[in-house]
Amino acid sequence: MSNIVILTGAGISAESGLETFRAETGLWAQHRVEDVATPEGFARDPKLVVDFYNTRRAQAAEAAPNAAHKALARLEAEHSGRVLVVTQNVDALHERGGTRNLIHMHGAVNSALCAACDHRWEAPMVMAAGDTCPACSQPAARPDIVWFGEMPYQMDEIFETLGQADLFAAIGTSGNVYPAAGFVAEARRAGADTVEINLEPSSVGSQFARHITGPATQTVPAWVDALLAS
Ligand code: BJW
Repeated sequence: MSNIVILTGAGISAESGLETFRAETGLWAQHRVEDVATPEGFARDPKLVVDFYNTRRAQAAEAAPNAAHKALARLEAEHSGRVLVVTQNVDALHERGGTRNLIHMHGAVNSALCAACDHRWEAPMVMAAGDTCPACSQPAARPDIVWFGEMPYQMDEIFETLGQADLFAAIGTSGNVYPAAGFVAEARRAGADTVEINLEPSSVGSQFARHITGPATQTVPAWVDALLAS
């Protein structure tokens, strides 16, 4: 098992107190996805979208990495091969938990992006619609988040690493959003073993060779212990 690729979703941060999207009372039950997570929604009402991410940024800053985030950092530190964590989450709990080799494929809530020149900078805790870019001075600041219809980040690197994976694990993601939901198929094509760690089978659960069921703070540390001992 030298090359390990791990995809994480909102479920890994749930026990840190951050809401998931598709739970009955989750973020998409409280907000219309078309309004807050599309470029069209941002063009229509930038203040609504900026306020949504201001709230999420404050919640993420209050949250602490949990035992699952820390276990993945331990795996990276102690495994003799390569470990890449690809997260769909925009919180910084993986890096705050110690993970170094990490891709934020859907962006980061603590980052701002200039829609005019692509410059990135650390987002202030409270962004305002129409904030100016420190590089080009255009009033074109936006949250550095990948919305529906936009291309997720570092896809070439992700697919290249999936193509060399010996083990692919998906933790706490519902398998509803592509391209991330297609990673299991890509890993299988590369001959990788596959494991899904979740409270329940995801929408692409039938594609995984193995399932570990239960809350991430319990299942992930136990899975990492077993992997490091094997
Ligand atoms: C626990 C737990 C605990 C709870 N322990 N587990 C038709 C077919 C195929 C694709 C498309 C299509 N029509 C449109 C598309 C493309 C579209 C898409 O996928 N749409 C679907 C709705 C069908 N995708 C896109 O537009 C993407 N871009 C794109 O495709 O570009 C073109 C391209 C082409 C080719 C190659 C590459 C690219 C962009 C997607 C952007 C997603 N953005 C969001 C919002 C922004 C980020 C933010 O605000 O935070 O990202 S949507 C939202 O969903 C967010 C998440 O990252 C993402 C995934 O959600 P996640 O993490 O899975 O959360 P939940 O809530 O769904 O699930 C939580 C899971 O945890 C559950 O399973 C629980 O059981 C579990 N859980 N507690 C363990 N304690």
